[in-house]
Amino acid sequence: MSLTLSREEIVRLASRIETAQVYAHSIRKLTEEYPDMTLEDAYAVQTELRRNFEKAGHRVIGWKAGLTSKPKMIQMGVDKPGVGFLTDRMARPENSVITVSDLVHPRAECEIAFMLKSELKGPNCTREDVLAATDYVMPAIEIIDSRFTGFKFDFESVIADNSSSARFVAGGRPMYVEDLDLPTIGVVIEQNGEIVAMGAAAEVLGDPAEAVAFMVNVIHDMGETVPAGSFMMSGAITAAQAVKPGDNVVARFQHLGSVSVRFSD
Ligand code: OOG
Ligand code: MG
Repeated sequence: MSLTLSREEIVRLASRIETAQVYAHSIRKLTEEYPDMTLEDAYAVQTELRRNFEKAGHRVIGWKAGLTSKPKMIQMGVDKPGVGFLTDRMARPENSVITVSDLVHPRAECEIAFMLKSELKGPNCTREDVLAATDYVMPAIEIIDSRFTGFKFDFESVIADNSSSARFVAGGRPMYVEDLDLPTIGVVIEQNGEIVAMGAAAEVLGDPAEAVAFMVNVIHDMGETVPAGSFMMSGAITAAQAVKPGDNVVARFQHLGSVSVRFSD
């Protein structure tokens, strides 16, 4: 695998995605114009997008793994996990009201997030390295939003679109990993008071710490390390739920408490 896009094309695609994100309009999958686009091209576009946001003053505060569970892969029709970056502008407080008028077609996901107390770097980062570098874990709701028409994409397009990152809310009860058996943590998701999905964290690559190790190794391939203090989301345990104004989503996690958000216009 290698780069097939020119520097000029990477810059142009990153700005196309940035515009779609900022103005919340949908665009065609990038592979319609570039059918031979590789994963390396996709991460190069994502990196360019990250640089653009950093130049505009956004701060990268962590990373997310996406498509790390079977329910997500089946829902989106892809067969491997990917990575995206998280910035301070995407964070929202627990119990806050999230506006959807500045998003295209938002969906909510429930994830376990890791707060790092020491740096992690690839290659060959392992689950054990992740557990040793973790200060605590906490539950989170991620609000994803594909910038592609109909929320339909292929792997290269979604990676370029920063793995659909849009907003995230961390909350609940922070816990030390030593006090938990991560794979067996259960979650029940309610939307407007009704249970809409449930699952166990083992859906995420067998153990969400594996998803963090995977992320660190991909981030290494992008030429970066993950500093202490980074917030790392391991990926949705269940399929994502479409949300609309007026909705209320609560994720109740075993041991880790619950996180809730509301949505408005
Ligand atoms: C890609 C992002 C998936 C997750 O947790 O699996 C993701 C998408 O489904 O749009 O964030
Ligand atoms: Mg996610």
